[in-house]
Parts: sequence; structure tokens; C-alpha cells
Amino acid sequence: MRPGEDALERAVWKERRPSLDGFTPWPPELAALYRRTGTWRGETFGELLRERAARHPDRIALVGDGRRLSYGELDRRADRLAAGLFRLGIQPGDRVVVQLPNIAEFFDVCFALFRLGALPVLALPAHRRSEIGYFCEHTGAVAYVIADRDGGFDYRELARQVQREATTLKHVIVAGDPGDLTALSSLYIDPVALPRPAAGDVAFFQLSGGSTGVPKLIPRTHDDYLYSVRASAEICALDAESVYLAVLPVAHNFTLSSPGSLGALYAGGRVVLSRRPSPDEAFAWIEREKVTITALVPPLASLWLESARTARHDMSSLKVLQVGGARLSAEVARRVRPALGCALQQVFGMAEGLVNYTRLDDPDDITLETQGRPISPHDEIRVVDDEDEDVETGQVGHLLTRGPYTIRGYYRADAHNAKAFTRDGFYRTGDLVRRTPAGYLIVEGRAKDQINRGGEKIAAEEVENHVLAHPAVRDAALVSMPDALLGERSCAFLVPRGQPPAAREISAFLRERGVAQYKVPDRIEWLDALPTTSVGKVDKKALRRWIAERLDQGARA
Ligand code: AMP
Ligand code: DBH
Repeated sequence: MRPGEDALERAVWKERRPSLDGFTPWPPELAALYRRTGTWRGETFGELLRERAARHPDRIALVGDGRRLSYGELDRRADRLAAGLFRLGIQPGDRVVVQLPNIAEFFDVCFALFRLGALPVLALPAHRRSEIGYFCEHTGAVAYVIADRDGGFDYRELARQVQREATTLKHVIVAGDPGDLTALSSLYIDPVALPRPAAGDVAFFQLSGGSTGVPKLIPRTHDDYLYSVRASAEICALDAESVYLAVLPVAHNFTLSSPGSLGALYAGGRVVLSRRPSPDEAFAWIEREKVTITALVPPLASLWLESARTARHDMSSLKVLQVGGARLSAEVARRVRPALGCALQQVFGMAEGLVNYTRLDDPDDITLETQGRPISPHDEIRVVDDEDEDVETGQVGHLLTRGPYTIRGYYRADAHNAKAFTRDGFYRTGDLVRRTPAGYLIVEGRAKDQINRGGEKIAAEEVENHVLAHPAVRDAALVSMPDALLGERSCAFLVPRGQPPAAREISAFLRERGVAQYKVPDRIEWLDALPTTSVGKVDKKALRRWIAERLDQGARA
């Protein structure tokens, strides 16, 4: 008997899951429309790789960390790893938290899980015990995949802590030196036949920046995500000659799908993986691999523009620099072409779905001053006032959206979904936008209780809950404060119980609780009481105004 064959029988005969519990499907009429119009094509990511590997097995798919993998090799590695994961006991439908840096193994693992019909939960390298523990618990994950170390941090130590608390977690799988955990490299075995997941099934989970007490998980199906990848690759004119440099974390929705590495693989191009986003490393990759397109958040774009003045690398291959994740100022936007000699593309997207792009042939005023327009003719956009009434074109309002690649609900979050979606299924993005007569969106602000720290989203309530666990804190409000480099940083206004502790004690407390570093407040201000509005809510507007004025005075003093 071949390895895994008895387990395979069980899986095949196990009653086929109709759909994942806690997943909100699209209404059947719309699903039918998306299929009929060829928006959803019934293809899975596992099949996509199979097809590309059959068409051009020897073409290079991935480059990074001393590795060059062809499409054929990536395809075989995914099959072998799927077999190994299956033999380990991972079944179709199981959830697996994947937290990997920008290394080729990320793609082995994701495609292996796609082939197996098990669902990656895509964590970011910055997440720590608090976030990872929650992802494991909320999804009932059976496995957690990490790298041994990255950026001076030992993920095996984190995994051991997570393992102590996560009751469903059976395996920790390590790329690199496994210590006493399971080596990823030991799981590449002879392929076995596996049941094929359906394209309408949930393929994996993305994470939301969120605005509530706990992070939100975003279920994405093969059909919907592959559509956004395909349409993005077309909008960004990717083809077999394209070379995409992944600079931001590979698991991030922007880097993965807008058009990202999956877009490059879809187009038969090449993905280059930069371990660090620093200009030094990235510029060297651009020269060496003749990178044609890459994606950055605004603070990194500024840093690159600065470094490009003195850089001696040949970056003439670069055709497009995408910038998104947070609002890009028109001043910085204007400097892109002169400094880097390439076109700018603004990208305004969200892991929940909707992605807007400025188009490559748009005139400068649109490219420099808007955040683009939606991918799809099937994307529905509404800009509404506080009563959900549509505002006039050109007026600022709340952005609502639904469409063929925007989720209808977060995973296992009924109560929150009732607020985050309208009754007729529009996602309340929490963004304040203006829509131009040509249908382009300009992001004017945010109504959600979130801080966008240079593209890293912080849910205020989540951090407030952590801070409130400190015995010396009676009350807490986290707000954004303006920052020249990151756009925004976080400021925590705290009301002490008795004598206020030192700010660094609060930071250390949060780190001990296993909160990702980017969520630790950049500044702490102590108050006797938090200001309230006339209806008795914490007046965050007043707090934001106060800290902004204070910083402004400081800057002028
Ligand atoms: P998330 O829902 O966590 O994936 O974060 C998506 C959010 O990031 C959006 O709803 C916006 O608030 C913000 N965002 C993404 N891209 C841009 C952009 N180009 N300009 C302004 N805000 C952006
Ligand atoms: O910020 C984001 O989440 C984002 C930005 C640009 C995104 O998800 C995307 C493009 O797909």
C-alpha cells in the first residue's frame, strides 16, 4: 500500500462537506450570475499551478534565498508536500495557521494545502502569541507552520507557547532547523491521489486589520480569489515576461493578490522574494532579476525614493511601482517617476475583497490624486451618509461595497457581521471616500475605530482591552496621531488607578501578553478622565485633536 492510502480512503468516503460552517456564501442567484458570466471559472489554485506547470515546466516561477524553482519543480513540491501533510493526519477542511517570511516554502505550503483542500490561515510575521493563539483557537487549527528564525526572532519559542494553550493544535511544522518540532523538509514524500476541493469551497483565510476587540478572519474561496487575481493580472498587464518582487510580507493580501505573487504565477511570470523591504536588498534584487513590478506601502515608497538618489543599482527594468495600504500623498506620488523612472499605480484594497487600481494608461491627475477604481464591472459601490442614503457624486461618504470577490461575512462572527454588512450584503468598509464622476475613489478618511500605521492596521478596541488588563489602568482610549513618515502612529490616553506607572512598563506589559509590536502604543498620555461626547461616548475626535495640536506646537517650538 502506498503511504497515506488508508487515510485517503477515509477522507474520500467521509461525507463531503457542503460548505464550511461559519462561512457566509453569496446568494445563489449571484453565484449563478458570476459563473454564467465567466467571472468565476470553477478553477482551484491547485489546478492553476498544475496547468501552468504542464504548459511551461522549465520556466522559473520563484526566486529567493539562494533558490530558483521552476513551475515544474513547484508543482512537484506541492504534490509531495500535500502527501506528507496528509500522512501526518491533516485532512481536507482542516485549518492550518501559516506564518512564514518571504521564502519559497510559503508557496510549497500554500499550494500543498490547496491541493489537499486544507485551509491556510495566513498570519503575518509580526504576529505574536496573542494573535496566533487566537487564530488557532478561533479556527480550531490542527497545525501551525513557521520558519525557525526570522528577523532575529525565534518562532519555535513562540510556537511552544502557543502549543501550551491551543487545544486543537497537533503539529508545529518548521521550515529550517526544527529543534524538537516537525521538520517541513521531512514531509516531502511520494505523491498520493487526493480528493479535489471544489472551486466554490473556502480556499484559505486572510486577516482583517479589524476595528473590534478580536481580529477577524476572512474566508476566501478559490473562485472569488482567483477571479480577483486574474483580473488584477490583466489590469496590471502581467505576462510571462513579468517579474514581481515581493517586498511586503507575502501573505498580505496586497502582496499575494493585487496582482501580487499569485498574479505573477497566474501570468506565467516570475516571483522574486525579498526577505527585507530595505532599499539595499530590494534594489539589488531589481537589478539582478530585472524586476518589472513591485508593491509598497507609502512609508516604504518614501524611503525608496530617498535611497534612489544615491543608489548605484540599475533599476531600468522596473516599469510599475504600486503603492497602497494607506493613503499616498500627491507630493510623494509626484516624485515616483522622476526618482525611479517607472510608472506609479495607486492601489486601494482590502483583504475583505474590493480592490481599486489606477490604470496604467490613466492621465497623471488621476494617477497622482486618486486611489483608483474597482477591478470589476460587477463591483457595486455605494457612497452613503450616516443614514445609509446615497450622497451626491463628489461628496464624502461611507464606502459600501459588494461584488464577486468581496466577502458576505467574516468567519464565525455572526454578531459582528450584523453590523459590518448591510442587510442586502454590502460590506461596510469603514472608509470615507469621494467618488469622481469617472468612478474613481479618493480616500478622505475613516469612520472605523482603527489606526493605519503606515499600512499596518491596528484595531483600537483590541489594544484598549489589552491595556485595560493592567492593574494600574482604569480607562483607555487608543487614537491615531499624525506622523510625518508613517502617516499615523498610535497614542494611548490612559486613566490611572492611583499613581501612573512608567510608559515603558505598559509597553513591556503588552509585549508580555504576546501582542504584536506594531500594536504597542507609540505614545502614552495620562488623564484624570477620558473626555466624553454629549451621548456619553469617549470623545476620540477630541483626543485626536488634542494630540495633533500638541505635536504641532512641539514641532513649531
Ligand atoms: P484590511 O481590511 O485590514 O485589509 O485593510 C484595508 C484598509 O486599508 C482599507 O479599508 C483602507 O482603510 C486601508 N487602505 C488600503 N489601501 C489604501 C489606500 N491606497 N489609501 C488609503 N487607505 C487604504
Ligand atoms: O491594505 C490592504 O489591505 C490592501 C491594500 C492594497 C489590500 O488588501 C490590497 C491592496 O489587496
